[in-house]
Amino acid sequence: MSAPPPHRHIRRARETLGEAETVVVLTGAGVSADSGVPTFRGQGGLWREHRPEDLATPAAFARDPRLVWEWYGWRRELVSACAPNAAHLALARWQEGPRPIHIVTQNVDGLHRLARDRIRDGAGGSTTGEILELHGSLFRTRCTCCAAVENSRAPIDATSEASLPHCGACGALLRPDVVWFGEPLDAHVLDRAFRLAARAEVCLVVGTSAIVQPAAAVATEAARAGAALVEVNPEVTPLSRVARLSLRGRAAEIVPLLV
Ligand code: BJW
Ligand code: ZN
Repeated sequence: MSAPPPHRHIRRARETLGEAETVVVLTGAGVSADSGVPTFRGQGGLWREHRPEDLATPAAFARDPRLVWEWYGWRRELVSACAPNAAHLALARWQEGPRPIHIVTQNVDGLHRLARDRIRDGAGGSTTGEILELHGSLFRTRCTCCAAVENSRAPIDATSEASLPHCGACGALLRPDVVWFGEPLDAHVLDRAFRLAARAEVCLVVGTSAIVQPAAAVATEAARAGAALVEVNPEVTPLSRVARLSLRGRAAEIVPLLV
């Protein structure tokens, strides 16, 4: 584990973020690591035990939907027991302020939305900031035939193919409404993310290895359009060399100091 970033780096990052009129925050699995949600790559990451091509591709689902649903059922249960951490909550509080702060997340755990709901908790919502989920949601299903989409938190029974969730409208097999490798992202969501990135004065990047495209390009697009990148990650990433500031540390420790 790296040493905490010096106080002057935190101060500079606060100043950079404080001066910006519009901010885009790009988050990845690392922002939820402190909530107990496993990341994909690196130590303890999901891809250490499972091959992505066995579980997170359309071909894997076509080959063995029971295996894929078993894995997603396990992740739904795991994430259901997790709560937003200090980083999610700090970002949600920041979004309630007067400036538009937009969150573009690769995560499918729903913890940014949950944090926003917790912060509001009956106080009404006034934010102009959006939350865009680029890779879908663990808690949504999509029909493999008629494309019906539903929110669902029900436990998954993956004992047999017949016990897997099926569509109420047409009876076909449902799948998790997430984006697997080789699949296009929702065009509207992606387009909106790139528009917000192109207008942002600062792009805060938290807890992503920044190797999965096109999500990582949201940050590079912001930088290309002139935004300052501020990165929070315990490790070096491909964005570190273009970032104005890279703060090495955990999201739940660093983010609340910045916003
Ligand atoms: C902490 C921390 C703490 C730890 N605090 N930080 C070559 C070049 C360019 C692209 C490609 C290419 N070859 C293939 C592609 C395309 C492919 C891709 O990008 N592959 C790369 C691996 C090379 N992309 C796609 O296939 C995408 N689709 C696409 O391109 O479609 C084109 C198309 C167009 C038209 C028609 C058809 C197709 C889709 C990508 C979908 C990714 N899906 C997943 C699974 C989602 C569902 C699920 O969760 O099950 O999304 S994969 C996985 O990776 C997940 C994540 O959202 C995504 C990114 O991972 P993330 O969030 O960065 O996590 P990690 O684990 O990688 O990193 C965690 C970071 O946190 C680390 O840096 C740690 O240091 C840090 N950290 N603790 C702060 N406490
Ligand atoms: Zn259907």
